[in-house]
Amino acid sequence: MGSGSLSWDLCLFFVLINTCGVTGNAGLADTDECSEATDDCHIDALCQNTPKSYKCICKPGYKGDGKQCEDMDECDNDYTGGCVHECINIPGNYRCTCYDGFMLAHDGHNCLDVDECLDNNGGCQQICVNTMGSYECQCKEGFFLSDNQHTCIHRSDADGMNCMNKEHGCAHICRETPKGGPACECRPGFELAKNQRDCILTCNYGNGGCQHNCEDTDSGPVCDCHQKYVLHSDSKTCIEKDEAAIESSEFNATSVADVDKRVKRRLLMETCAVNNGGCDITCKDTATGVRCSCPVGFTLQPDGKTCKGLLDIAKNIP
Ligand SMILES: [Ca+2]
Ligand SMILES: [Ca+2]
Repeated sequence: MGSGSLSWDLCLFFVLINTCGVTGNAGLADTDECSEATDDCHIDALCQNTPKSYKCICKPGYKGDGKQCEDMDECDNDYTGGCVHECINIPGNYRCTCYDGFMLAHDGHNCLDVDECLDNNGGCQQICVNTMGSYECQCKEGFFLSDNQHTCIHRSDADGMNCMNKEHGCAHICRETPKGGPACECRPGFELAKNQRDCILTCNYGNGGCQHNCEDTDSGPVCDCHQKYVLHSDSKTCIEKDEAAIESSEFNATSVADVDKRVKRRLLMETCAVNNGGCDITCKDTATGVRCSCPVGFTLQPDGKTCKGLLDIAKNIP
């Protein structure tokens, strides 16, 4: 009986230890708060389980400590998210848009002119001329452009009538006044000049012919470029700064031989369409010829064409 009681006591002892051990283990064992959804991470945060606890990290595009996350307004700075025209802030991200007459470039930030003349001749009856941010219709000799700015009227059909006669001198629109005699008007986005005939372009039409920023001045629109870009010598187009550096270094080249080489390179008309422009990996056509680049982990060699990977370099080290 005595031995029986002892074994029972022992048994109880071990049971207690075991139970104790089990509860102890359960306390140390990790619970995944993230999968159990017992975490207090913000709705715009990612929950990351850790051995004893968990971490809250705001999702990309959000800022905060993870318990509180708020959308970052990527547009709210001088850089405007890198968008050259308009930047639209959206939850967790942002989006660039372009003014009418432009389209978003592949980089999602720059804006490029749409060539309206490629589509149905821009709706022009005779001649379509593409311009930065817009286009205009023109007429052949012996015709003049009608007020709708697209069709052409034969001069002889218009003889003798005030506004129908091109001699009225209005650059855009001619209206008969109640007093008789023509009065000139301009299309939206243009202002009538002091001579009451010519029309002066403003930034409200085709972005004033500017690729990026346009500012109205007394003498007409003045163009400017977004950060990372500089204004081309045409005073309208914006080119990326590194391209511009190449261009100005060409301009500053004093050595005749150097200039010769550059002229030859241009005459050879290197283009990415032919043999990938001689580039090892990535080729980009620029105003000054082709530009090669390499993916992350590779470096462009001094020849400007070859890419060398970090592994290749490592292999060459004895
Ligand atoms: Ca945002
Ligand atoms: Ca255009």
